[in-house]
Amino acid sequence: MVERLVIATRNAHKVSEIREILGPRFLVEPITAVPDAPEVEETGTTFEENALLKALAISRLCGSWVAADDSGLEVDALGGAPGVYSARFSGPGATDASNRALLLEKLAGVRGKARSARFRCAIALAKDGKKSAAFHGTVEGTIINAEKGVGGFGYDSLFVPEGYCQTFAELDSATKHSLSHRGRALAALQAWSGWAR
Ligand code: ITT
Repeated sequence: MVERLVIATRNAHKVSEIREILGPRFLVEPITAVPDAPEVEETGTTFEENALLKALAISRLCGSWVAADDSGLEVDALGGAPGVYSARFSGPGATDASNRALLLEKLAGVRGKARSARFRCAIALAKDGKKSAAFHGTVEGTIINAEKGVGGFGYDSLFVPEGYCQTFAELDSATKHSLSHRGRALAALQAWSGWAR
């Protein structure tokens, strides 16, 4: 049976990646499938708290399973920033491009191993306003000095995963998914639920 899964996000890139990773076993639907879905304020201090806020709020409005992804980049030289503020890093009106520009600015003069970073992802799963589970994924890597590649989104063109010499924006999407924070969190979800293909 195909499982319907609404993704509580306004980020279309996340929906596409989740659809690609989960494959045909799931009918992955965007938040526009839920009429009058509210903007959910991310008041949590962790990725899991924010993912849960989004999943619970949307699951109260529809009968199907809802998954929410809260994710971001932690840069060691910045004490773990931007972290849960990754999408809002460069302030009101932030875009992926303005966030990347600010990251490069803040890391100017930081060299070599000191540019270590990781992406983290928390996926919360809820139904009828109740939490079912939460899953986590992490990928370690390095922030390079200038953007490379055109694929992906967000900070992908600045992030080289450990063991590779290309950025997430240069690697093909199947390779990104096999390594990524989101791919790992969703693998845990599939294993937990017995929904794996
Ligand atoms: P929703 O809250 O509506 O889901 P959002 O884009 O605001 O959408 P987050 O608050 O979780 O989502 O912020 C995640 C940010 O972290 C996102 O905007 C990207 O900049 C970055 N990010 C997360 N996953 C990424 C990935 O796979 N590749 C590159 N950047 C990523």
